[in-house]
Amino acid sequence: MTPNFTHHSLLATHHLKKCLIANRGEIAVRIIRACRELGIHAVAVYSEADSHAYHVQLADEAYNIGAASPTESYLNITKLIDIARKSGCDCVHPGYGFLSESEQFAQAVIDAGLTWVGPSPDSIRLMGVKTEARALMQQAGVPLVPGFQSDYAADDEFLVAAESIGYPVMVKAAGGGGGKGIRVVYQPDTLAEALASARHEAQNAFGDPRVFLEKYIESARHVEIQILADSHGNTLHLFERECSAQRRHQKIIEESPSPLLTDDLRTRMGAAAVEAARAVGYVNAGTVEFLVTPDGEFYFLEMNTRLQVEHPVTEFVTGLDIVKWQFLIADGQPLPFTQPEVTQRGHAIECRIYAEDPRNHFLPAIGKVLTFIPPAGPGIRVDSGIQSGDAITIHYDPMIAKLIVYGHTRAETINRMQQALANTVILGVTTNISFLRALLANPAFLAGEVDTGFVDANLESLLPAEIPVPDIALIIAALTDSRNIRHDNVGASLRPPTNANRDSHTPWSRADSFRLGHKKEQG
Ligand code: MV4
Repeated sequence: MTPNFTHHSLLATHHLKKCLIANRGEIAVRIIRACRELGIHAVAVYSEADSHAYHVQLADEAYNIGAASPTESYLNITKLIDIARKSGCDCVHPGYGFLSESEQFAQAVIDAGLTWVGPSPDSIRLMGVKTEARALMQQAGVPLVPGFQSDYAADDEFLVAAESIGYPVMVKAAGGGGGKGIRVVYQPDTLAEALASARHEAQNAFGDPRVFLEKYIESARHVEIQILADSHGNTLHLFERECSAQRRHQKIIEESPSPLLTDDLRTRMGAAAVEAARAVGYVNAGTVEFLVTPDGEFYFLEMNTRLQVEHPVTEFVTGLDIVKWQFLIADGQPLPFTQPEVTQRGHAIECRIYAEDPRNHFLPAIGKVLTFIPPAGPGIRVDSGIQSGDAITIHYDPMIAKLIVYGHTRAETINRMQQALANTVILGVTTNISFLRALLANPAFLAGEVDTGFVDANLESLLPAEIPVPDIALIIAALTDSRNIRHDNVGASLRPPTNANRDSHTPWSRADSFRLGHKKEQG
């Protein structure tokens, strides 16, 4: 059956006409692009550090929101609401990070008479407390990791529970996800200390010291399902994303389909994710995270009540624009396609390109991006918030761009991603590109066998010998019109060419002539 949701009519919102984008960087650019296509006026906010940022240039209107520090700007609810009102916005899109999962911000937007482009404050609250989320999932019949939770239990009750669960167990913070407040406990005599330190970290991170226990799933895979639900009771899934390639809970590479899932497992996980969303009364885009064991058992982890960084992977394999559907759903429109009409075709992989130094504990590589030339070609998408000359600062996440690549098969997509990474020119800051290429070339990754512990356990072998680009090359590159850089194999132009293939216009020849010229003067 050929899906009949190929619209000939241009999709547009009927009520939403002007949107405040409460974010910055690549996701603000991404939301502006969706606004353009829907005929929604895009209003950007920017901090002092972002006055020349790309999202400010692209927006229809832009307002200074304050100092660089996020608490003075992108996290300031009062200022955001004030600008939304004064600029005549009728809706707010939070993006991801910052206030995207703030029940208070969502409620403040709604109380101000504006439309929140995201799930309800109730859904955000319900899914924000992991123990409440687990209780709701249990009622909905969604598979849970065997565990124990109680807001009043003393340590000895946790000890008894851990015995019945069976070690190793994982202590987790009720008040929030990610990696904060997590401890793995392998034997009873270390449980009490783990509970105390997890409670302490949870209180600091989430203002909530409550913790709970789960059976620790060894060699787990992190597979999440994209949900799209309208306000008319239609709740669909848009298939899975494999996100096991992580370093300290920071996702590095995401892909769809997951090389681990069989069609049967994919169908069951999709159905479970839809049940989870229905149990919450979820509306808009969201993601249900699961842990999958090597033998194909899956368990609910948590639900993210926001658009995710890695949404473009799903957009490539389904052909759907998730951000546009967020606006159309918030506009009150029903989804015009049913579950059978949502298809997963081909393969997509996303790499997050960071200004960070893998050889220096992945510390951010702060500085000016002298030259940024993204790759291009069939099946290549670059979502970036910066342009050549922009600075990577300590104020915000040092992500330079997301490189998302599409291919017919996983092998073709990996190869295409390797070529695209090799043809990404970033001069001026250290990046993680070599690390990404090493991970993509690793036999475990090629075999689709990377689990959540793989990167942390194999870091040394993933750090290739870095070929430092001499400063003189950076200076020449910065002075040289980048159009002289041969695009067909730009990697070569970053290595000193041999005399045989010297091209008089490349930065290297300038560098050499500078150096040689200098020598000649010295005689
Ligand atoms: C787990 C787990 C194994 N067993 N829970 C929790 C936070 C979320 N972002 C990942 N979490 C995990 N929860 C049980 N019962 C494995 C993960 C996990 C993970 C844990 C430690 C280090 C990196 C990780 C990456 C993905 C998933």
